[in-house]
Amino acid sequence: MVEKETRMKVDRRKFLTGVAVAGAATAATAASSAKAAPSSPATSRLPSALPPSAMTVAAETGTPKELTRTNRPDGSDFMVDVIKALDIEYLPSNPASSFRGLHESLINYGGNKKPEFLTCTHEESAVAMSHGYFKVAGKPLMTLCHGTVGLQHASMAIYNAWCDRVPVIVVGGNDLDAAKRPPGVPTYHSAQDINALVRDFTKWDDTPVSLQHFAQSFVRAYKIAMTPPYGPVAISLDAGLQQEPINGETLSIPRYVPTSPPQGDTNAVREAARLLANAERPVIVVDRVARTPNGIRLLVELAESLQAAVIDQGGRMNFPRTHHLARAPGVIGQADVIIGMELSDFWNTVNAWIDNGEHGVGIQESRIKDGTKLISISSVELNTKSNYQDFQRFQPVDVSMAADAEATLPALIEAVKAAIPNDRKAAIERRGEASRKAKAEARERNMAAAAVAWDASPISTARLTMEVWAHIKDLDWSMIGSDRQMSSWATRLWPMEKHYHHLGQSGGYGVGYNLPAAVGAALANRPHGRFSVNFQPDGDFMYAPGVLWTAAHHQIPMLTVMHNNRGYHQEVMHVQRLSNRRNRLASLGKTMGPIGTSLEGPDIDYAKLAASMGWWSAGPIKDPSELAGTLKRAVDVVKSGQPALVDVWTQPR
Ligand SMILES: Cc1ncc(C[n+]2csc(CCOP(=O)(O)OP(=O)(O)O)c2C)c(N)n1
Ligand SMILES: [Mg+2]
Repeated sequence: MVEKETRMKVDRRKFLTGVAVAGAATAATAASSAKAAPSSPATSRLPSALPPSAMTVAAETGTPKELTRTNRPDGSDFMVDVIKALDIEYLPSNPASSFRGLHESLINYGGNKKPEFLTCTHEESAVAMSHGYFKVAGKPLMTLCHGTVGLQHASMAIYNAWCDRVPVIVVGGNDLDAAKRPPGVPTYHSAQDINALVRDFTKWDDTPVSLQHFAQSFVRAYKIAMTPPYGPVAISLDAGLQQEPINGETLSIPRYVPTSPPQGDTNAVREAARLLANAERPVIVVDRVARTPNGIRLLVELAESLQAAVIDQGGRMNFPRTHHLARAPGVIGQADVIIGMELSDFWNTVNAWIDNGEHGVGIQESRIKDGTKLISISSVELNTKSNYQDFQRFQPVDVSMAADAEATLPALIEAVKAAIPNDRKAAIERRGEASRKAKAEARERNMAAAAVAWDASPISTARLTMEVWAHIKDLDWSMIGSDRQMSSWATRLWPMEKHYHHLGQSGGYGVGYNLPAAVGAALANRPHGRFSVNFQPDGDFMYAPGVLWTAAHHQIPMLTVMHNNRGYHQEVMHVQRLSNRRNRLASLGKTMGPIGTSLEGPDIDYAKLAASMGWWSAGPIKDPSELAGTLKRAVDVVKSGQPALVDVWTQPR
């Protein structure tokens, strides 16, 4: 042992000496030494990269000059005071020089608390973590990013937050003053207007030019982000301002008073109530209604007072899935009055678009009867921009309220109760009974469908969902990822009732959301001791898997169960559909799906990948009988406070 250690030391010394010599040679005469080298086959190769310029060498190897030291506060200390005033818990971020002033203040002046810096390996992950966190906690996070390149990375996640009406405070460092900014990299990373990158899908942005301006902008940005419809905001943060000394000026932090959300106009509420109360078959369709747990309670009250079917499109956990009025979208065809609340797509709710029509474009059909009255309550009408098409197709409606649905519900419930004619009460009760029966039948059909191919390998998505359920059903659980790509089995079969039982989707369907958003949601569940479970599609995982490291580093407990269908199955289906239409073979590759859609050969080893970043992991599991034992071990790891991943080979959907 001793002998081995001595030898290692010697070898290492020799090795280091060699490197030092080689390094010096490279720095001094890289070009000429290449020429002078003996012409053995290995060394006669020409260098594949240009020798570094003197400036690059100096930048890479030089020691920066000591800065003059001061004991007076810099501007970024005041910025920390402003941020702290808003009680922001975490700051997921990837570090960068353009916000080094604020970064240093957050640690040394702010004590790295409220907000606590979470080290992220990608800006997209930082924003998506904030997105997922908000959906559980109801409180926004802020992120700092390198103004140009960092914001470019963050932009898709900001778009998702915009489409999903989720507040995220994005602060981008930028060196504004061209006469003062350092040359080279910091200048490449500066722009006149970094916010232009994301202006089309943020609610508001600003570029403060003084510290007092920063205080106003930050509080205003927070307030705008938190006024329904919520949304992301951006602040460009000048590097000079962060390092500017505070010279005895009087600075103040504006008080934050939350804005009350807008309610529907009284007459419109009354008209909507009259239509609903007199309807034969009223249907309530909801997408992002329950901003708070109280939203769920209010929606139950409205639905029960009418015994009206509720179709939950699932942008939020709006309505208990176990309730006898929670129904599948098919009931819309029988409706005579439909109220759509915070729908992202009213047109597609009442119309169908069927792919592969006769001329290569979709066929359009109405899903509803002629004369069905439509009512809309949507806060998004107060906040649209033109370029990105998140507002979907135009749908004319009979009563249209530009208002927040949750805030309007109390008035609507009262108006509905007052408007129900006495002679309709018995009919309303009967409606409820019919719904109870239909709901029970639908449950039986779901159970029968789930049993199909129960023993299949790769494993059926329904079996996987229920194998996981067996281990979490007695815990306070939270499904932090989406189950959509798994035929929504959890939504169909698990008793989802609480606001954190499911968290909806990405909003903009920008893939790469699920994994980082799940980490953010798990972080929000952590102080409550909730068990976080994430079904994780493989394609989504591979965009930015580095967030696994963030979860391990910051000890965020969560169970990730891979839905590893070894491909971009959504796209498999698209290419397949087009090939069918054109009477051609779809599968031309060496893999299971059409070229460009498979993630096979080599098969990605998610368990190893997760282990390399500090996760407990197991798999790939292909035989369903092996699931129970492995899942039990993984659940125990998560209960002990660590993240765990189980890789499972699954059927495509
Ligand atoms: C950023 C981005 N790139 C590409 C797409 C197109 N797209 C939609 S679904 C999908 C497949 C995702 O694969 P995976 O997450 O494994 O889900 P699967 O369809 O296999 O269940 C892709 C690539 C997208 N929506 N977003
Ligand atoms: Mg996949």
